[in-house]
Amino acid sequence: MSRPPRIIEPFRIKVVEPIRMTTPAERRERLVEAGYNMFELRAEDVLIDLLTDSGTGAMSAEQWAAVMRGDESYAGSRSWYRFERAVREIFGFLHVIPTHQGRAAERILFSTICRPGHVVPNNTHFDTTRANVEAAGAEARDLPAPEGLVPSEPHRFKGNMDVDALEALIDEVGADRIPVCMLTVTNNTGGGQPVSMANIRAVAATCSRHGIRFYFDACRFAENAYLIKKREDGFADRSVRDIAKEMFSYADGCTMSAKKDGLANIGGFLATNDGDLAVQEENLLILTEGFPTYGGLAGRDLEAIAVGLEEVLHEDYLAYRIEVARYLGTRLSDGGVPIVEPPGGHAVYIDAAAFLPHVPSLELPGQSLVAELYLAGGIRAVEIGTVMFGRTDPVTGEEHPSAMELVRLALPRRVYTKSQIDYVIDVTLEVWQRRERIGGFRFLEQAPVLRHFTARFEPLYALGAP
Ligand code: PM9
Repeated sequence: MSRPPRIIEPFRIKVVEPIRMTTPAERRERLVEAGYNMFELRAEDVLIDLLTDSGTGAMSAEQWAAVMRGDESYAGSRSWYRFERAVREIFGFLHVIPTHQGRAAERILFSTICRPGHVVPNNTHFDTTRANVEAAGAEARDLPAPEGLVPSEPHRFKGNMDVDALEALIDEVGADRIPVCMLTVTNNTGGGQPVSMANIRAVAATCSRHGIRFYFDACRFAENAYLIKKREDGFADRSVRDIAKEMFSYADGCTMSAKKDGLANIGGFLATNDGDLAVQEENLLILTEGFPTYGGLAGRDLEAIAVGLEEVLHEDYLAYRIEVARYLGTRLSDGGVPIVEPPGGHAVYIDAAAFLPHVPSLELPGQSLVAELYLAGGIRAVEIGTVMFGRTDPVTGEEHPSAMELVRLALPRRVYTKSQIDYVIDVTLEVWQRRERIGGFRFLEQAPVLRHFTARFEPLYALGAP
């Protein structure tokens, strides 16, 4: 892979937040207290927090100014109309339903349209999306394109859906049992990989032919649109805004977590062109989230999102954002670390199965790697493998591994400098050097749903450098 160009952060830093180095002995103690679960650590014990890019970004001066203009009226606030205008202008959907974050939009959508016996296809469901489909009694079916499942194989659009598999699913279960087909952009579980416009058009055409609703899970829509501009023939001269608008023009609606490409710390929305569906969704919203002109958010949050949706489409910002992921990914792979190639939008994904080939999936290689990264350098990453997506058979108790064993180094937006990224590279390469002495983990406790958030683990080897 070619050397990336020099990174220049397209912002100046006006406010700083101290972070604290801990000793390896302190970190070992913190790991034991947390049951080796990264979600159970205190953030103050983390030096570089790459757990997630969700809600962890830095807001701009314009966003903070907008926060001060927040109109906190219960109904019909000025901030709501500003938010609705910003969403409609980019996404183009007729009805916009604000929610406190992405999973609330998912819950409202799936509990309105899904029933037992239904099947929801997605290029790859994220964990909350899958859990909300299943909570509504439906089956969540992942249909990634085959190249998306081979981490080492570079491909421009590894986030694509397998359109033949979608056709086969429609034949198998019938269109009337598919209440919605979704494309997650970028494909987070599959490595932060983009979906091409060609694939979007093909999925939309298939859905339309069979009368199936087509939705986006739009969390990282701007990163996806930028990667279309850079990687797909015919898009180099089009603006990212224009590409994003074309993406949404093919869909009937979307769910969105504004904690990602909304550049906000909280918020989300659900959007649709179907007026009758919007009424049902709003009724549910009123029951659990709030009145339809705020949906569980403060007026100031709506303002921050409205500004964030504009700023996220600035191409200087997106060039910097994608370049940081490419820099981190390239430096790691140059050092021998197996990653999902090429690096995607919001994160670099290490292939833990190839990093630790001697650790079987059911001994949770990704869990070993996240624990080692924290112990070695106070870096918090997240396992996206058997811990997050494996399954325990409720009848036999048998464990089923996930399709891939990934560890995600997620990049909060506008937060860390290049020298902090260099530190992450150094620590990861140090762990890579002693990979042969790293063993596996086992579960001590786990919840029946979304177990990765609260599970406790135990190492099957002596953790850390000798
Ligand atoms: N994604 C992430 O870290 C945050 C939760 S898990 C640590 O990647 C997609 C594609 C997501 C996503 C959240 C949600 C849910 C839906 N779809 O977190 O509820 O990546 O706002 O969004 C996380 P909320």
